[in-house]
Amino acid sequence: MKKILFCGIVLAGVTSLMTACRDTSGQGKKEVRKTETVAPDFCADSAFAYTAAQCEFGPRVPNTPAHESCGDYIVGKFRSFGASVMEQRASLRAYDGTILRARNIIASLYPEREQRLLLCGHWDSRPFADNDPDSANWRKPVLAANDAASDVAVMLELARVICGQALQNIGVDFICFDAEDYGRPSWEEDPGDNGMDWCLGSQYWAANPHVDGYKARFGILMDMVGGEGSTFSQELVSLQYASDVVEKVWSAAGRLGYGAYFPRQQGGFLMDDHVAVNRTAGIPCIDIVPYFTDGPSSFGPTWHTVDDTMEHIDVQVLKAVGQTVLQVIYNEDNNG
Ligand code: AHN
Ligand code: ZN
Repeated sequence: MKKILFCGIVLAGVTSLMTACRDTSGQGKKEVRKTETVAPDFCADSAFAYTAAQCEFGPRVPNTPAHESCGDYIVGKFRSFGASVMEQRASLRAYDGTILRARNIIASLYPEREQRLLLCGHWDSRPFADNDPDSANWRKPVLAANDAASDVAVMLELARVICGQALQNIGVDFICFDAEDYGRPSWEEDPGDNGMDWCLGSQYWAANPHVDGYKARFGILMDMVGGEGSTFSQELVSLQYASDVVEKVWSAAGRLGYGAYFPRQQGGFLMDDHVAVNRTAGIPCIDIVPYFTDGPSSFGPTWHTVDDTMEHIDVQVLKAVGQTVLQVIYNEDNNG
């Protein structure tokens, strides 16, 4: 089921969103109007195409040729948008002792600016579809259209748009973490290591940032941001470490008309790439991650199954997330 959106041309800086706050104290009708510069258009069809392009390599499981080629594709795309790209290559030990030749890809816009935002997601595919309803599929790799080609695709589209409409004040770093999804398969017993076998690339980066003493105002992690039927509740680690960032994102979504995708409800507590960014790197970072209240997984019906394919990517979900995050970026830029 493909859904196509047409991308309009938006004259950014000319249009503005109005937020009207009525004085309900009974003291007359004082109206306070705040204007918000509208961000340029996030082209969700473009993000959809970047998602498909990654899937065309096949599953991007570390130590495979598809992983290496797709990494080159991501680096090339960011460079084509004028980003300075550096790679962090590391040998990381997986839960079973496998040494993963991992590659964190870091793309920076305006690298010289001190005030920065961090956008992140993972780019690797899970080697096992261990949540598939059919156990015959458990040892097959996940194509990972949603988990995580969609995350990288939204970051690429954000970079493409920003390169066409300059930011005035802040710099942006996009980090594509590797080796997020090589965690212990669910058919094995959990040794009780608090999920430390997941998110290896972000743990490595947080302990070895690409720039000494790296800081950003805040971070936004996107994890599975294109799945049909997704809504994004407020994840609990995010609320614990960065509730003000949660507020910025959810209120921007509401003002843009995407409130239905961003309900003001609490989600689960998640061991994801934002944990190391918060705890180790000390950068307040939220996670935009789906929260399904029914079905086989809170991450949605295709999570870690062989059905995590382009068929279940919804361009409207990519739009809601991408446009919201873009608005937050331009709001920060206007805040000096
Ligand atoms: C755990 O399942 C421990 N964390 C979820 C992180 C994840 C996996 N995100 C996508 N795939
Ligand atoms: Zn996953």
